Formats: sequence, C-alpha cells, structure tokens
Amino acid sequence: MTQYLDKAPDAGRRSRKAADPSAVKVVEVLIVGAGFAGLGSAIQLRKAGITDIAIVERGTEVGGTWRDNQYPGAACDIPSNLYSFSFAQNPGWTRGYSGSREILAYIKGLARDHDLLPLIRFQHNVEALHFDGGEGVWTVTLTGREPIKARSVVMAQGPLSNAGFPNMRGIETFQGKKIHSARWDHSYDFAGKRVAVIGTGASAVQIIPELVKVADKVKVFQRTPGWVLPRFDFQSPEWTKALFAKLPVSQTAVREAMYWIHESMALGMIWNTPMTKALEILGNRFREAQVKDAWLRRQLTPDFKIGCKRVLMTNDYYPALQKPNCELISWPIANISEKGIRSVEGLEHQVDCIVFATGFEVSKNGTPFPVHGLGGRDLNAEWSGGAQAYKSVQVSGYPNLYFTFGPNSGPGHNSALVYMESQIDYIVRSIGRLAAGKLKYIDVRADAQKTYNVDIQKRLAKTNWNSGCKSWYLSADGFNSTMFPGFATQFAKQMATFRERDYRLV
Ligand code: N01
Repeated sequence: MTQYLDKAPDAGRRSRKAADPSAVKVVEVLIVGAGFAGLGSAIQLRKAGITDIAIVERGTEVGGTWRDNQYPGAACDIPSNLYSFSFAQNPGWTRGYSGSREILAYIKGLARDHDLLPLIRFQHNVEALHFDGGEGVWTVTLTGREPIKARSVVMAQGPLSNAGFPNMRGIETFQGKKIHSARWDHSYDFAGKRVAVIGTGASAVQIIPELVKVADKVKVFQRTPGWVLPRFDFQSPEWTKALFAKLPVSQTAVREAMYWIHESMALGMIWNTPMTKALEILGNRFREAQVKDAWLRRQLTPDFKIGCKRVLMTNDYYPALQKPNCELISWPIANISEKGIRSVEGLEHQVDCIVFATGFEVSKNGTPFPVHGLGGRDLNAEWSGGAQAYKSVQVSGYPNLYFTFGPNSGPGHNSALVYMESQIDYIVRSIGRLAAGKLKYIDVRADAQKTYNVDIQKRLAKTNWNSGCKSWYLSADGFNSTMFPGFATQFAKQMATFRERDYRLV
C-alpha cells in the first residue's frame, strides 16, 4: 500500500482546527436520504461493524421515490422478486409487479425490521457539503439547523427525487389545477373533470388508464411515442407465498431466474443486435394487436431504436387511449393558456386540470446541492460538462464521499436494486478500509477516474441509448452520464474489486 502525505491546500489549517475545544462530534458515516439506497447502505454498513451512522432525510417518512410517486396506477415495471434486496427478500409480494404502496410498505418494513428509525433525522434538508482536507471531515450544512460533521458521506438522495413543472410558456397563467406525477394531490376529485396529461413516459402510461376510469375527458399530449411491450403481471398464488416463506431458497431461485431473463434482454436493449429487431417486431405486433385504428397506430409508432429511451411495460395503456373519453394529441404544444393547452395548429384544449407526467430534473450536469471538495473545488463546476465518477461511486478530489446511482450506473434492462447492492457493497468496503487503516481519507486518483471514463464513453458510443433519440439519459448536448454500458453482471464484477492502487490513502 502506498501512503501519501496530505498535500491539500487546506492542510495547514489542521493544527488550528485540532486545537478547537468546541469541536463537535464527528459522525463516522452520514447518509443523505432514507430511500432504498440510504436504508440499504445503513443495513450493510452495520453488518460490517460500522455503527456510528446518521441518516438525514428532507421528508417526514422513509421511502424516497416510492413515497413521492403515489399517483394512481403507480407500480414497478421490474418484477418484485428482483426489485427488492437479495438480503431482505419478501415472500409476501401480492403481485408479480407490485404497486407503489406495497413497495413503500416493504421499504418501511426494512427501516422497522433493521431498527433504522433511530438513525434517521427527518426534515433535515442538506444545503451543501464542504470537505476539510486538514481534518478529513465533511461539514454538512442543513436548512435552519446546526451543521453536522461526518468522516464519510453517502449520497443516497436518488436521481429522480426532484420533480418540477417544465418550463412551458404560459404555465403560470393556467387557472385550473396543476398536478405533477411525483407530487400527486389525492384530495383532487377527477370525477367529471376534463383532464390533460402532458407526457407519455413510464409514469404517464400508468396514470392514463386510471384517469380514463374516472375523468369525463382525458386528452393525452404526446411529444414522442415510446416502445411499448406487454407486462406479464399476475396475482401471486397463496402457495408460492407459503413456499417462499418456508423455503427462502425457492424464492432465491426464482429471483435468480428472473435476473438471467433480464440480463438476456440487455442483448437487444443496450446494443443494436438481431435481438433488437426481434424486440421491435414484438413491439409492433403488440401495437397491431391492441390498436385497431391505423392512424392512431401510426401516431403511436416510435421512430427510434427500442431501448434508446426507457421501454414502457404496460398492457392497459393502448386500450385506455381508445376509450371514448380519451384522445391522443400529437400536435406539439405551443403554450399553456389560462383555460388549457394551445397546440401549434391553433386549437385551445380547455381543461380543468393538467397532469404533468413530464419527468424529473436529473443532475446530469451538476449536483443537487453545492459540494466542495479538497481545496474548495466545486463539483458542480467540474460536472458542468457532464457528470463523471470512478466506478459511479467516487469522484477524485472529493474524498470519503460516495454516490449511489452516481454517474453511469443506470440500467436499462435489469433491476436498479441489483446495481444498487453492488454499489453499496463497494462503499462499505471502502469505508471499512478507511476505518481499518485509521486513515484520514481515501481519494480516488484523477488518472484512474479518467481512464475509467474514457472506456465507459467509448462503450456508450456503441449503445442504443446514444443512437440518436432524446431522453433523460442524455444531457442537452448528447453526453451520457447516466447509463452503464454493459450487463448487470459486468457492473457487479467491476464493483467486486477494490483496487487500492487507484486511490490516494491519506
Ligand atoms: O418521465 P420521462 P417519467 N413538452 O422523462 C414528456 C422511472 N420510472 O416520470 O419523450 C411535452 O420518462 C416527454 O416527452 P419526450 C423510469 O426510470 C419508473 O415518465 O421527451 N412533453 C415524456 O413523454 C423512468 O425512465 C417506473 O418527447 C414533455 C414525458 O414527458 C423515469 O422514472 C415508473 C415535455 C417524460 O417522461 C422517468 O419517468 C415510472 C414538454 N416540455 C417512472 N417535457 C417504474 O415502473 C417532458 N415531456 C420502475
């Protein structure tokens, strides 16, 4: 192991700080966010013997994206046996693909069963992070509260946690009700209302079938039609639940089978192969079977490769669009007016409510709050041309800081939780190394990070995500800082090795 002296510009402040009698307690690990990643990190850290943990959560409940996304029809498009932690399997899933309430109940169960609630400080909103290279400590600034000091920080605030209304001309003039998919207003009664839905992505295709059941009229504003494939959902039979509870290895076997089925999908979804064509044929046949009207079918036909944007797994979206009270509008939106939405051909669609299923503000070119590393360097500025990290979890110059769902860790074909578990294991190993070596900090080397990213970007250039469509995976200028160009198995393999020579150990 190579030991390096701390040459950080702020190292000179060390002795002054060390002499400060008012020095506050330094938490060993501070986790930002109490969703899947934050709670999973806490569970695995504790298992590794790291117990001095605090979790800060800006909300009043655990659950992250599954607490926020409670729109009607919200469900996961990955089977529950795979969209859960392998170390906390749930034999009681009621469906093949569970709804958001059941997933939220599972997350709450994780917090309860692993006794994590005492670690969580609710309504603690992080405003900034500053690293002191002299002390090897992060200062976490919070809104209206005393700052917290921590040796290591795990960013588990989620990539899809910031929902916002899109920047559309006239949006502030609309006199009716505005609802964002990720901030649903359950008190609003849709019965008898004229509703517009903007967006036809993963959230919209789940919301629309529910809205057409209650609203008087639903107008769906589509900018880009996506690829739709059937979802093989079913109610879990009682005997499988009993079997999984009695014999957990049987559930592990089912999970394993699902993992490999999803892995095989990568061949068609990530890269352009004969399987891509086969999946497109399946998508075309599905549309032909479900959509009778030729013009509507034409409007719903994507003009990009399958996998380029997230594939929509739904059986009831196309049927919902054909209900008498539903209408697909593929004219682009010109502006929002006082009474509704004006499309470019000049029509004003008057509605009582607009549902914005328009996605999230994803931090591709920055961090959700200012992060200052060694010598005051600013991660927002460094990421302005596109976020980059080492193996998605660490960034050079920002020691002891870890990302879950960091740059280039997104899957297009397999469960996000599979990726999350290997990131968490890596983070636990790194924090364990810090503690075992009584190190002040661990900082990834800039050259190791660069080599890693050159390879990732080369591989991304050959994927379907970079094949020409626009999606939230890419920045405005087409840089892909979100997806991992490979199988989940490859991602797990790279995360399984902690190469000490890629780090400065101080
Ligand atoms: O958001 P999206 P989402 N004018 O960005 C349209 C996860 N998720 O909330 O395609 C007009 O996918 C936009 O049009 P276009 C999943 O990872 C998972 O649906 O950009 N339209 C698009 O149709 C997913 O990828 C589950 O042309 C505008 C839609 O709004 C991610 O969340 C379920 C517009 C946005 O689609 C985000 O999904 C739900 C504008 N100005 C979500 N701006 C699971 O099942 C945007 N649009 C796990």
